[in-house]
Amino acid sequence: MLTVSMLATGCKREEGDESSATGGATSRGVADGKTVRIVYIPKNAGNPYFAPFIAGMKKAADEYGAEFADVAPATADATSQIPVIKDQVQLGVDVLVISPNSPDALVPALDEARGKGVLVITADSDLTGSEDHRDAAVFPVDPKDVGFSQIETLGKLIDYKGKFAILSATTDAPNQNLWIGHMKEALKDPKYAGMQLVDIVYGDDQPQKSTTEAEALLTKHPDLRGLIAPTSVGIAAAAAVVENAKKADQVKLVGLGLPSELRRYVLNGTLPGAALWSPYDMGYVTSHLAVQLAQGKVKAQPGATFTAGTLGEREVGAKNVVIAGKPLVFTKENIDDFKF
Ligand code: RAM
Repeated sequence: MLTVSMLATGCKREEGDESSATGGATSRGVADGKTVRIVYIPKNAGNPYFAPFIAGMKKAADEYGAEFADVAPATADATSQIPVIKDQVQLGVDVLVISPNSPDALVPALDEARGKGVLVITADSDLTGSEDHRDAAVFPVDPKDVGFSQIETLGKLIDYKGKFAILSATTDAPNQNLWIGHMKEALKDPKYAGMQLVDIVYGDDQPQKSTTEAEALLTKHPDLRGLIAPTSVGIAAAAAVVENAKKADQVKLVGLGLPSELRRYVLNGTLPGAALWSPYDMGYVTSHLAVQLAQGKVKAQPGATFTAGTLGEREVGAKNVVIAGKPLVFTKENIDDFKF
């Protein structure tokens, strides 16, 4: 993992930054008293999931007087974020927060950024297996809980029997792949022996492709009993497909989605329910971590703790992962309580 000394030697604010004379540079991203500049790079533009996340990031950045900007690539392809990273490094950002579209394709660009003193925090998705190439990560909730609860939720709905498929985001999406890995792990429990995962398809977090893939699944597997869509774009598309096909009784759809996009389907019974977390809170925790890391007030190492404003204390865990919050489950009864 990145060490403090590496950051100190790479700290661009120490080189020729006139303000470093006033307070002395910290061993982290910025000199004392300097405004922290944060940029966030979501997976892709046009995905409403990232709006509350960005709002939470901005709120916490404002609490410190930090500068905040967000720049998204057009698509969630594995390499689409590379030019955005390079541009932002050139513009002189202090902290780069990114929801990576690949666990490894961005590593050279992120290494280069860190070599120039930029702190790199992944949020929402991570550099799974290449964690040494970022400083810390913020996960919305425990990824194991996501995988295991999706299988259990579907299992209960189909009496733990029958074929099911997964409609995911992109083939490389680190967060979906991590959750799917935990789903496969969960399926090893004899309790789920009657459930067969027959297909995994990818809608690329694009509404149209997600729709086409969901339709194709229903055609290809006429006896499908369940569909798990661990992506907010995918589940919204799949809900419309199941509704149009009038298959809500046969195909139980579960997954992760925004209450604002799913309300209608939950209320009309197409969707038994859905889960997520608060993207706003995850963004809020992320900017608190970003600023405090940049100012050297918290160290990127397991066991470190920091205060995430009004949300209270959070801990840096193994592999420098911070868990921002807890899962939320939306049902007919409570979905109107959620405004995102
Ligand atoms: C989509 C994205 C995002 C994921 C949510 C659940 O919006 O893939 O990364 O966290 O779904």
